[in-house]
Amino acid sequence: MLVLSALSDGVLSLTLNRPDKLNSFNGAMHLALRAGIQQAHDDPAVRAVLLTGSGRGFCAGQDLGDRDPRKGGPAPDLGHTLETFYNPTLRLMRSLEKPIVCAVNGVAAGAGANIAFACDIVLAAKSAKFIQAFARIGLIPDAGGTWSLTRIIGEPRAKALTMTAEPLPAEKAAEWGLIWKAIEDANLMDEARSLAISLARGPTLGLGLTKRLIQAAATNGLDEQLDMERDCQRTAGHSADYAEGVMAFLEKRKAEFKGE
Ligand code: T3D
Repeated sequence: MLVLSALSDGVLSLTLNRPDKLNSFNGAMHLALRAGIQQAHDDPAVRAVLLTGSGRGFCAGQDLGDRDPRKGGPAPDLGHTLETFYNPTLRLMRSLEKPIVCAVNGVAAGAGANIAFACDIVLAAKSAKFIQAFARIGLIPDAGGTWSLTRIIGEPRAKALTMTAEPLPAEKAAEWGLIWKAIEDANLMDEARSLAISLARGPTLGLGLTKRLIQAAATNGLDEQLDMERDCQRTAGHSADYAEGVMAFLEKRKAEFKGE
């Protein structure tokens, strides 16, 4: 299994699983990850996703063994592989109206780093590092990296990180706002799992609308965003979870959200 998948407590755990290759992507692993995210879209029992890697790395991007020019043949059309593999998965992750927690358990390089940055809440082991490795092999940053890095850390840092391919340690990534928290290695998976479970017990519809709004804010003007907040709040206000949340407050008890 190139991506291990398990559903419990409302959390779909997806674990990239080619540890001997630092979980770098071949075509089959791409499709397996995409199928997992698609399951999260389709299955109402999934109320949060937890993405991580097996072994000592999170993901080293594209499997370069599959790109060996010494094997002969024409140069691959990488535009086609992005359109076929990475881009649909990135779009599916961003359009999933359920939280995706990413537990970066070790090095995240190339597209592996940018897939982590496409998740909603990223926790990383203190020993992990993020490497925009593309410049080392003559490529441009993909998997949404030029978009996410520029928005999150701004042009100067985005240009320096991508042009130098210098590793960014997890604590610095947290300081720069690229990830939510850097965590002691030994505690990473427990913390990530309890975060994912607590999100899965949350008001899924409201959390999904929150994700939609925050993502839209990057391109909306204030007026458009205020209109969108009005419309989404109207939807949230009709949800069973909103009624439950208010009742629980008034009854001084913990809300039990159903995700609808
Ligand atoms: O092609 C397209 O479709 C376009 C899309 C491109 C997207 C991309 O992601 S391009 C960027 C590709 N990724 C890289 O350039 C990163 C390559 N890997 C590294 O630079 C290093 O492995 C790391 C910095 C990530 C980690 O270094 P280190 O020293 O901790 O580990 P290592 O010894 O280099 O790797 C361990 C094993 O994993 C090793 O195999 P071996 O020698 O033990 O049999 C290594 O070859 C393998 N491995 C690591 N990364 C890849 C890989 N094998 C294939 N592809 C990899 N990307």
